Amino acid sequence: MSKIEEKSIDLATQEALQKAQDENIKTTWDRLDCQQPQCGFGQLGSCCTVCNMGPCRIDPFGEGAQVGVCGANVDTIAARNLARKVAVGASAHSDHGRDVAHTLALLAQEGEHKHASGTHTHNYTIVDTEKFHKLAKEFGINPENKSKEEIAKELSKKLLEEFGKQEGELAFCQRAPQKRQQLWRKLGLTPRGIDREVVELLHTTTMGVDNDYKNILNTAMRCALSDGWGGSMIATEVQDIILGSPQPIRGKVNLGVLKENYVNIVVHGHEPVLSEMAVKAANDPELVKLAKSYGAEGINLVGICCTANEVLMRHGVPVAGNFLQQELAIVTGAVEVMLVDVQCIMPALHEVSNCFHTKLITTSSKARFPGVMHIDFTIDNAYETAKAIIKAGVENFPNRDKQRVSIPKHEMDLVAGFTKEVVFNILGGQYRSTYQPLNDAIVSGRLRGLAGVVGCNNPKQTHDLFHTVLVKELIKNDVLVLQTGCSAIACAKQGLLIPEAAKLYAGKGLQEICEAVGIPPVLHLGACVDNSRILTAASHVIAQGGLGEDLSDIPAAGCAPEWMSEKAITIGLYFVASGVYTIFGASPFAVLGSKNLTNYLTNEIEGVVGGCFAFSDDPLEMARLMIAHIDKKRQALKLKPAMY
Ligand code: CUV
Ligand code: SF4
Repeated sequence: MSKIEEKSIDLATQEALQKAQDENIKTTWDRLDCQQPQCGFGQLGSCCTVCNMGPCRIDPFGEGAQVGVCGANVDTIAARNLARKVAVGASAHSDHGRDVAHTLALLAQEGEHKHASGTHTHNYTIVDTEKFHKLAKEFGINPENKSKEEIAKELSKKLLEEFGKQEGELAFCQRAPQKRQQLWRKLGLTPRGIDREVVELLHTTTMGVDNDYKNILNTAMRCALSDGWGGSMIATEVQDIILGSPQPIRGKVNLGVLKENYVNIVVHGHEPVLSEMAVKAANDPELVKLAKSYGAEGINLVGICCTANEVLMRHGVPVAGNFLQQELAIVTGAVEVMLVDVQCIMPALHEVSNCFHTKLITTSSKARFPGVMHIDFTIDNAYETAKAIIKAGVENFPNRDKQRVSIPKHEMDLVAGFTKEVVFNILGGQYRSTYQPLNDAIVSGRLRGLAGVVGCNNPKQTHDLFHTVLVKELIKNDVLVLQTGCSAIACAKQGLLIPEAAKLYAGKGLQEICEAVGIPPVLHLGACVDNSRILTAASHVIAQGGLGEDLSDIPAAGCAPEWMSEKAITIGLYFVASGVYTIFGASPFAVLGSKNLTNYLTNEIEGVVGGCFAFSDDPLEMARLMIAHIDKKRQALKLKPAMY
């Protein structure tokens, strides 16, 4: 068993882990120990359970069986395993996108209903009208002389059709540079309909269909693209429209945001449609009064994981932590309710919450736990549901065992809410709709390039260490870092997401830019679906001119240093298929059993789509590889070397 300092570099996490250990509460790290040694075939991607002639596994030493019962070799098996993960990852984010589009559709209906009866039963509206109209136009709808309900009706129909389309091209593919679109068409990678690409990918991985690992990868790329340039992008766009487009906003992060004298409500998961209402309900005077009547000073709502990012960037709601801190928030003994929706919610939360007074409440019909309180959330009962949940938290406050409360005192400031719309305009020193200052900074070499550092945590690695070491090394070398998801939370906790971080950690060129316009050297773009913001931002960089004609020309690289989720694989693959060099940590990637597939993903594929994967278990090496790639791209564009 490793020491606590080897489990996490985050001091709040270390303290909470110590408390868990003292109270004999098991966490993910303990369960990882119990799993040792983890299955070698699984790690290599060379185990197949696709049909009932198996399970089959391929001997990595070339001595035992080299094909499964059906004759499938390790290339086919590893490629199919990877492809299935891509399909699942795409399903998760795209189904989220569908739900958001569906909310827009209901909003239109409710609007009609409201006209008819004068009542209105849901709590959503169009918050960003400008973006709403822009998106409508992008889908060929003329918003003039139409009510917002009419536009919402037409637009949501078109958006939902993107999921079920059988032919043609996903609309958002047109946001990519011309050259990229042509390449996708030439390679047959242009996604037609979101659901279709997922289903087709799953079909081709069943027993006895596609046996060509390169072709399986092609199908997987088309599916991944249908998420990045489809489902995820729809989620981002429509959330901005109905919940508001983020603007730079200050917030606080880490377990220290839990407050001893308050009713603490933690929202955890991914879909902000409900948590938005929870934010409102936590401020409901009636509920605040009730909290006070129980002796609390008020209601303190905080977030974990991507839901946290969503409510942080729209409302400045504090972030209690990232993926590996979900259990630890409960371990503080100060959480009255943890409200969860979908994705990244550890089943273990049930047991951990049973060790305390904490009520775990599920809200999605898609994600339930046996024996756990479920309050079904639907769009038309949104506010009432949120109120009921917060009320359950308030009423649970007297059950808190004060003797067992121990909240780590660590918290850090951060600035979030840098969307593609605001981030690069700000670089101009004022709000202007041009990317020129950014492009100029890269061309002149003041900025070496751009990096996207994203993804989860994984107990197999020291928590937050990879994110932090990698990002510090990148900004030291004048690479502007764009972040989403739990990676952004990791770096925020280490103080990298405040403007002051530029002086402390950034290279001279990046420092000059950050100080001139008052931004941090590391920009928080949102939740995992908001990786789509990076795609559109990169497309704007190309459209602005001076940095090549295709996404693969930009001096940029991506990385998911501590990933664990299938969603991360999908994101990685849509970045690669969009031309981005992308590094994954926490090896193995479960393809290494196949030399051919590994070589294809890390080498040959670059000649096909302009991007490729690299795998590394060392954050400094990740940084070196990314910087080397950025410099290679600078050379190809005949740019001067980086200035400093
Ligand atoms: Ni969707 S996917 S652990 S919350 S980043 Fe966080 Fe982000 Fe990974 Fe999950
Ligand atoms: Fe084995 Fe082939 Fe069935 Fe996979 S598909 S389990 S390799 S027989």
